[in-house]
Amino acid sequence: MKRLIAILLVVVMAIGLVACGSTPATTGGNSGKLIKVGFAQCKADESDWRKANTKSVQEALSKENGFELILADSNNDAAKQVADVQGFIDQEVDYIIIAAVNVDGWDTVLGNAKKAGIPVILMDRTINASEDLYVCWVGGGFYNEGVKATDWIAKRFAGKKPNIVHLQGQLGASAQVGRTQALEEAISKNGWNLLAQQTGEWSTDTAKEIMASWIQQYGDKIDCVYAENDNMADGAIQALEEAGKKVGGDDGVAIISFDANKAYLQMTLEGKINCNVECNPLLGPKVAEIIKKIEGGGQPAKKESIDETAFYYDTITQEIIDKRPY
Ligand code: GYE
Repeated sequence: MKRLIAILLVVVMAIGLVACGSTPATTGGNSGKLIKVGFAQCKADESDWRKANTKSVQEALSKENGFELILADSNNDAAKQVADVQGFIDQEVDYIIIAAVNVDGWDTVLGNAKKAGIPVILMDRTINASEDLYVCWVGGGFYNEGVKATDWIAKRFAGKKPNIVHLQGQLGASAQVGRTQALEEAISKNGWNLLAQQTGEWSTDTAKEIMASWIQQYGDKIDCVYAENDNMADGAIQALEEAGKKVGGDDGVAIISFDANKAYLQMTLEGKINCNVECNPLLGPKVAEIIKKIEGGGQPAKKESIDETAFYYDTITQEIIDKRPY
């Protein structure tokens, strides 16, 4: 009898050991441990769009949702952002999210992440690096956004060759690259005149200063402002109005903008912005979904661009604006 009890005890202990060993190796699984995520943001307060984007990620990757989020703000310094990512690798996070300041300079640090077995998710901005260095990208289609805008310019100035001034985003950011490419292709195809082109660094104040100097130089020759985000469009409008120029509407200086933040859709309704192309910053839930999919053993799509539309001064309504989430 004693011998039987001893055998039973050994069997029970062996089963217990096997059960303990079966807790998932991956983080955030049944162990209940928070999923540790390093978020390399380009510049958290860079623009209204960026503030909404940062907030969206912080809300979606909350402790309540099973995450420990570590935010690193590079202040739009590309070299610092690469160092931020290396810092996450050294901290042995479970995942890394990057909204890249610049498309270039990623091969080495992403190679280190790969060696460390840390999945990298690109959010918003794309980069020039081998696709095997990151799990996936999710964001807006910047080139197609630019095409929506240039299609509107072609309609507004049908049969004419408008004089265009171009306020670019921070040079090297994929949003700037895509939107600029669309405009430059349309200028060359349609024979439009590019009077001036300069980066306004996504900033209202910088764009206002640049626009004021262009007004001095070109005066009433300016037919259209192509501003690669809402903040710069606002700066250009301020400069034009302070110079006594008519802005937007049916016969003012035509204003193109991107991002479609709510405050600037209000300016579109007022007729100050003629065409405002949406670029959705609320990417946090999609990133959280991707991480949970990977945690569950799934494989997300390599590229996932979000549906986007455009708003126009002569068709937008207050009802449309009131329903907008950002
Ligand atoms: O247009 C701008 C932001 O990458 C789409 O960056 C984003 C751009 C956006 O600062 O406002």
